[in-house]
Formats: sequence, C-alpha cells, structure tokens
Amino acid sequence: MHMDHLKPIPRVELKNGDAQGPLNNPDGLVQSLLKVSKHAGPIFQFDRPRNAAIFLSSHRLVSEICDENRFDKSVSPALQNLRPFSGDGLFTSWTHEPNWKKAHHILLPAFSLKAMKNYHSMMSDIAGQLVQKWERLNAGETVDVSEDMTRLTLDTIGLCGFGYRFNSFYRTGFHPFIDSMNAVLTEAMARLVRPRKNEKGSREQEAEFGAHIQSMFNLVDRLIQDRKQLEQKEWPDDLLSHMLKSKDPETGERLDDENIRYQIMTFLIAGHETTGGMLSFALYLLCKNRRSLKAAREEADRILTSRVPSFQEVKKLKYIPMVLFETLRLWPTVPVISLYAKESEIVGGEYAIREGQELTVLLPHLHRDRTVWGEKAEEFIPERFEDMTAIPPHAFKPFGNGQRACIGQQFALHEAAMALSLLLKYFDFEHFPDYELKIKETLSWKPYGFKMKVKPRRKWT
Ligand code: MNH
Repeated sequence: MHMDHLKPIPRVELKNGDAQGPLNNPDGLVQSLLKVSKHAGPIFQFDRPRNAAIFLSSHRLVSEICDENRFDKSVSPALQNLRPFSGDGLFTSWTHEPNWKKAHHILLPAFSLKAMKNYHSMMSDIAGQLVQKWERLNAGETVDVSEDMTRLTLDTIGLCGFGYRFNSFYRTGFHPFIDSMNAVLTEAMARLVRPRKNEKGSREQEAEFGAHIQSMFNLVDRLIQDRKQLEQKEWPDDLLSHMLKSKDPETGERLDDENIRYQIMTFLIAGHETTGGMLSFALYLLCKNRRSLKAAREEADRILTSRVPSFQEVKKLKYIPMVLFETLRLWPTVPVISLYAKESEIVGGEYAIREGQELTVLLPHLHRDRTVWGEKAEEFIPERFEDMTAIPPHAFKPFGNGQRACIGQQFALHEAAMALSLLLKYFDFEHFPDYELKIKETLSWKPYGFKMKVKPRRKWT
C-alpha cells in the first residue's frame, strides 16, 4: 500500500458555542449538510465526535463504497432514534441481526412484481378516492399537494399492508395514528441535535414520546390480533397475512408477533411519506416543465382506456415512470444513506478510512454530479431515463444500495405511476407561478406549501 498517496479528509469546523453549530437546524439537517458540502467538497468530516460520519457526494467516491464486499448499511444515529418504535424491523436493523435476514427472506415474495397484481385493485380503490375528491372541489378551491399525496400513500399502504382503511380522504386533519407518527418522527429527529446528555429532552417530552408510541402499538397489535381471530381462508392477500403465514425458507421459522409489529410500523413509516413526497415533487416539476407535462399527459390519455387502469396498462406506461425517476434524481425523498467500512480501507486511492467508520452519501449531490449528468445536471429531463442501462452503476441511488436497498421500490413505482397517470388524465393543473420550492424535512423530503388548482378535463363518475 502506498501510504504516501494518502490525503487528509477535509475537516469542517463546527463553530458556535452549541453542540451542533450549523447543523443545529432540526427543520433541515440534510439541507444544512448540503450547504456545508458545497464549500467543503465531495468528501468531508466535522471536527467533533458527535458528527463522526464522513460525508460523500461525488460519483467517483460513492461508487467505490457501494461495494458490498467492503461496506454495509450503517444504522446511523438518525435510524437508531427510530428503534423505540421500529425496533429490528427491516429498515432499522443491522444486516447481522438475525431478524433482518429472516424478514428479508419472508417478505421478498410479498414485494415481487407478481404480488403487485394483488395490490393493484386496492391501489386503484384509493387512487379513485383522490380523483373523486378533486373532481368534487368547487371552482377556485386549491389543494395542498403534499397533504393529498400523503393521504393517498398512507391509505394505500394501510389497505395493501394490513387491510386497514385510514380513510384519510374523509377527514379534514389526519388519522390519530399519523399525528402520533409525525410527533415521534419529529422527536426522533430533534434528539439528533440536542446535547447528548439531554438527548431525550424534558421529562414531559420523553413521556409524550412514549405515549405516542404506545398508542401506535395499540392499533398495530389490534390489527394483528383481529387478523388471527379470522379463519385463515378469510384472510385478504396483504402483507400482514403474508407475514403471519410464511416461513423463512432457510430456517423454517416464522416472524414473531413483536417483529411483525415492528415491520408494520416500518412499512407505515417507510412506505408512505417517501412515495407521497415523490408524487408531490413530480407534480411540482411537471407544472414547471410544460413540455414534459404535455408528453406525460399524452401518454396517460393514450394508454388508460377505461375509468380504472388495469395492471397491464400501468405496466405499459413508459414516460411517466421516467418522470418519476427524474423526480427522484433531483429530489430524492430519502436524501441520505449511510454505510460503514467492514475493515480499514483506502477510498478513492487517497483517503484512509478506519474499520467501522460511518460514511454518509448525500444523494442530492450525487444525483447532480456533472461528470455523470453533464452540464444540464440541474435541469428536469426525464428522457435521461429512456435507456436505464446507459446510466453508470451507482450514479442513481434513490432506493439505496445492494441487498439493503428498498424492498418497496416496485410497490412505490406502481402506485405512483397509476396515481400520476390518473391525475394527468382527469385534471388540468394550475399552479401558482410565484411559489418558490420549499422543502419540509422529516425523515424524508416533501415540498412544503405547494398548492394547485385542479380543473376536471373529463368526468370520472
Ligand atoms: Mn423504501 C429502504 C427509499 C418506498 C419500505 N427505501 C429504503 C432505502 C431507501 C428507500 C433509500 C434504503 C435506506 C438505507 O440504506 O438506510 N423507499 C424509498 C423511496 C421510496 C420508498 C425513495 C418511494 C419513492 N419503501 C417504500 C415503500 C415501502 C418501503 C412503498 C414499503 C411498502 N424501504 C422500505 C423498507 C426498507 C426500505 C422495508 C428497508 C429494506 C431493508 O433494508 O431490508
């Protein structure tokens, strides 16, 4: 090894007296990181142990750490803070925890393309509710796009996952479960920026956190118990039935009830905000890019032949999925992923990384690396995704890496392509040209305060 080639990893000083300096911004931790990285370059680290991660932004460096022989997913501090309610569920477990592999094996078939056929009619049920809501608005009424997309994706995972109807389109606010989930997600993120000795906040904050978690567990545990009361032949074809019935093909074991609870919590968290955010950004970007809007609408009009699209019709869509990919390139709704080095490493031939070191990829920067995406990297050009094989490996990672990549990718893309094609077919969108994109950051990203007026183009009912 030629140690003389090694370069020090640029250090960014955290000034201010407080624990986190520029990162003391619970409203936009990742957005702060992106700003720091603009100055600090494609690899940097903070000078305080609290922020021990090394941050990476360039394709050259990221593609190296995507090698699963040398690096594995890290359950970062942000993910560890979710464990009080998602435990060793798929999203928040280490690869070496026994329940990761077990649940991975058991759940893979429930997320296959074949399984999507079962979910299709439940997905179109909910998408139809959105179309009807918008159709029944009075002229001049506005919709908050992120809110309605959250309703859509929450109700979809509730129904496809556990046969539960949140009925979000029949409420002005959100289901109490969602209020609790938002509260615990906010608290989990706030814990990242509190001084370590007071991480859990005041006694009241800690008690409230616990109470919200308990009330979510109560609903989830009831769903599990209700299902067990039913005769098996009555069980719907959803994720919960699958988790109760299936055995790990390697060990012959089933998931226990506690882990099923954690998986349900995981699917509700991971499965709705991310997809809702993607749809909201897609609508925003289409409103800003009329040429793409026209092409997408032309495709929806051409392919959707009846009121409710068939599974095959959704699969025939080509441009609309390209719109979704280009949306995730510019605005990846899960904006960071973290890995760690299994052994000590040299990355990029020049940076020494010690064993166990956490490496965090800033996806919005990776996705705008000009060496991959060219001079027009900042522009919305869905045609880039015409030929997926032309995209260099590891240049586009909105669903994460390797075996720890998103298990719900097909689910999200099928659901979103159907919903977007329906909205394009049934409505004209009028946005507010003065709106400046603002991002709301919880665990994931969505546009904040993005409103549209929608005008029916044809009748649904
Ligand atoms: Mn999803 C993992 C992004 C939709 C369930 N998801 C991941 C990861 C990313 C991600 C990135 C990897 C995280 C990490 O490395 O720490 N997920 C998305 C995006 C969308 C999405 C951008 C929508 C758009 N995800 C969904 C949906 C579901 C889901 C829908 C479930 C119905 N995701 C998961 C689960 C994991 C995951 C479960 C963890 C998989 C594993 O590690 O085994």
